[in-house]
Amino acid sequence: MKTALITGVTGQDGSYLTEFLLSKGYKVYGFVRRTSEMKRARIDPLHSNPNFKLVYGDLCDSSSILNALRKAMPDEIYNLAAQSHVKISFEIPEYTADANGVGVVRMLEAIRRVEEETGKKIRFYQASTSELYGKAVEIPQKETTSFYPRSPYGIAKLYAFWITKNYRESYGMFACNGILFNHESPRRGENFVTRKITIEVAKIKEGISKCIYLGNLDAKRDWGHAKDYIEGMWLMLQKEKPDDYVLATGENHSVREFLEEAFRVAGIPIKSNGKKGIHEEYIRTDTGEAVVKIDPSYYRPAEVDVLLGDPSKAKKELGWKPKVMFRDLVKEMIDADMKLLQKELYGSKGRR
Ligand code: NAP
Ligand code: G4F
Repeated sequence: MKTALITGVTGQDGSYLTEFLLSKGYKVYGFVRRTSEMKRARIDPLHSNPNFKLVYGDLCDSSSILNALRKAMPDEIYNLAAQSHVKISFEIPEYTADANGVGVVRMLEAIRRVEEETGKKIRFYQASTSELYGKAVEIPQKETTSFYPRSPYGIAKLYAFWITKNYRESYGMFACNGILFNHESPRRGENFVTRKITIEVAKIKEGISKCIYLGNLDAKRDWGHAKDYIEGMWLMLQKEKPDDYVLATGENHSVREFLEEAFRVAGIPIKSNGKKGIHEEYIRTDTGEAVVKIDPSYYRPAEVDVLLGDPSKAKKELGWKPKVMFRDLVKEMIDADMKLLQKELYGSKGRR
């Protein structure tokens, strides 16, 4: 039986990865921060599995990382923990650098210590990101594309990328970077744009909200499904040699397209008023009400305009391929949020 330690286990990716590894017969240690409330919605259903255990730790605290590693003695570590919101990184840049950047070298040093103490070999996955490409110097972006990060988040992840690669080259560690493009799901955090849209569209459909306030509608992202991407993480750690890989769908869409598709799936007819920037609104054509308005407080000090990934290397070397593409992703997220809301409003049987 293999053992894995997952940081960021309570997050979107961590919860899917835990389920995936448990289904493969792994023992999984989830690395969690101490919180005032014990509820961790995404992993609460997993506690009945005897192969799933929690260990306390924080990427900003070296001793807790070392203790967690000594307790779990993992064969594989998936470092998914991060302050993962790009806009928020402009508000808490120092913390973001500490957790997302320095946190990774703390983890790598702890691995070195444990390997020295025990002779055990540990494989390490680092959650790198397409935000490294930022103001992209070429389209599509692949493993050889130069980086140009545009936020404290991207810059902290740049340090994490290079320190992971450096420890691989300096100490022969089995350390991989997965350069993952945006991936979403019904478990996506509620303040990322896709989930914000699907939650709000569901509320408008049920008549309990009138309008969504958004920022830049013209940014383009390469959006895939989190379930596909966590499988790619695992495949990277099963290879004979460690390397860095892009995971992406190879297709991109604007926030505007996501929004229009979400309303379409929900059966609400909308049309833009055709104005530009903060004056643009989307109007419900059946009622004449404004259902989308622009709130400039959601604009970022520096934006990443276009991301589009080329996953050819992962396809060729890992046999990895995304299964869920844009339209199915939007539909799954809308259906899930409609169901969730109806359960909240009308009880476990849903809408009567
Ligand atoms: P997420 O849902 O925001 O989850 C982040 C996780 O990190 C949570 O479990 C959080 O714990 C934990 N965490 C934050 N700071 C921590 C700290 N100091 N010590 C320990 N744990 C800490 O993120 P996600 O979407 O699953 O993404 C997973 C990873 O992939 C992140 O590193 C993200 O930056 C990266 N990434 C994501 C995408 C994407 O599109 N989703 C794309 C590329 C890369 P709490 O529950 O306690 O807050
Ligand atoms: O959903 P977002 O906040 O995701 P973003 O910034 O692309 O970052 C996500 O993907 C990265 C991979 O490329 C990860 F590394 C990172 O951890 C995170 O998971 O924003 C997407 C786009 C941006 O251009 C933003 O300006 O949507 C635009 N947007 C427009 N209105 C909005 C909003 N974003 C948010 N969060 N909220 C809005 O109201």
